[in-house]
Amino acid sequence: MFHTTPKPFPNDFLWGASTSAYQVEGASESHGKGPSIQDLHHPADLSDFSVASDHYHHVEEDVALMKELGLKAYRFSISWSRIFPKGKGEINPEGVAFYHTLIDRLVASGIEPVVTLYHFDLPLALYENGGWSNRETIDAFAQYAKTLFQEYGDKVKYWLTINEQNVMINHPAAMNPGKTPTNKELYQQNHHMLLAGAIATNLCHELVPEGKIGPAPNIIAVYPKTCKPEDVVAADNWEAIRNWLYLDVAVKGVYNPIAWAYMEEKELVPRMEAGDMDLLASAKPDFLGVNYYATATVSAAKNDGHDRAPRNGDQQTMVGEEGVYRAETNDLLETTEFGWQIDSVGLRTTLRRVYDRYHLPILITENGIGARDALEDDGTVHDAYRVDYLRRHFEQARLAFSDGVDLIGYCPWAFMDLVSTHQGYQKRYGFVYIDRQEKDLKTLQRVKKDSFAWYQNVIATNGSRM
Ligand code: BGP
Repeated sequence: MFHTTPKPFPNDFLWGASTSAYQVEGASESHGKGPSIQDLHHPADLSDFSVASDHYHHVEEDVALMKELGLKAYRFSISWSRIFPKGKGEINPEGVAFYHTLIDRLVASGIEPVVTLYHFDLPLALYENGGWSNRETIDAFAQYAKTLFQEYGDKVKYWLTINEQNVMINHPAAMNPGKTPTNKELYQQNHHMLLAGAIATNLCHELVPEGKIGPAPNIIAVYPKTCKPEDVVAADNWEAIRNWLYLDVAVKGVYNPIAWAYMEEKELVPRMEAGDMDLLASAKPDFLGVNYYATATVSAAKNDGHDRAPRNGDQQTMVGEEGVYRAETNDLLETTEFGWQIDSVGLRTTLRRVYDRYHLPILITENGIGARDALEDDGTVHDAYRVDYLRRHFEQARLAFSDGVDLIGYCPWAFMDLVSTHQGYQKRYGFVYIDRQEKDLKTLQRVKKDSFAWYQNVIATNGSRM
């Protein structure tokens, strides 16, 4: 389909921006907050999360900037251990009050809050008690979710259950400090998280009359390296294992057959209790959050001991798996300075595939470019590459919308600079620059980048001028 004139974005399109609690808030060991697994993340040469972007102490200023930007929505996560310092049991009233302040300011500024319940920061107390391997964590999550719905349900309509569950399973290092879970254990954790997501979905529908809730996995179209039929099958397999496994359970309440066959072959099928599948089938999300950074390209496994590349992978850099698929580079795409491929057209393909499978409204919950932005002596930050990246992706989102995808909003990553999972403050994503370096906290001043003015205009014209 060739849209000579793509459809305009709908008038109620949620132009937004995203962050997550541990990556922006700071105040990680104060104001009653308990530690999370992310607070163990202290590589010697990188920023830790104790101050981050100090959003905890800049809420007023940060929301004023969101308003100035013209945001229609702000996607953020609540820190589980700020509400329940030990993951369950006693509540921290100061933490509860903090999110009331944030949400009230957003609502007063005409910004729709989009709340992620859980974004990588499992309370340490639960982790030490087995984390997601222990079914008790499901109950703790249910208690936590229920508390949030009761507390904020009259102000927050859009909820996301779990951020990038598929990344937590496929790239477990950052989520399992001091432990090396086997794949078998990871797929057991996965089953428990799927149950937790289903319980939260049902609770939201019970407790929040206007509530809309969905998962937020990292979803990307997987390309075959060539049109060799074996490469096409490998791409299909990896797409099922990496993407559809999570969404099929969340939406349809069933395990994806291809992913299930893989789990059987690798002896990864989780232990289930009576009623688990009924529970999964009972939960019906209202929309899907999609985090998209770039597509992946794969070829058929050769099963010769070299399918797994000798490099470290991250959420966007596949490494391959012996006998399953071989990770390839797509030579037709550019890469960012941090080695992630840039594929704006792949966003259109991804959105079409997701919508075609599930027929649910889609909110893009993350997409953006990490770069070494520099604050100039005159106090400006010139990030033309971010404008270029986002413009190209917005255009493809608009084409996907014109293709018939029910796209309800777009929340680029990130509203402000924040701690990157692997590269601290060297890799920045925000429309707003935070004046700090890895170790030197400097002024923590907020500085609008060039992309801020550009996005302001995009929102003001509802995407008709980009
Ligand atoms: C996603 C995570 C975010 C964020 C983003 C950018 O996978 O949901 O929390 O970190 O990726 O990744 P990075 O910080 O590694 O560049």
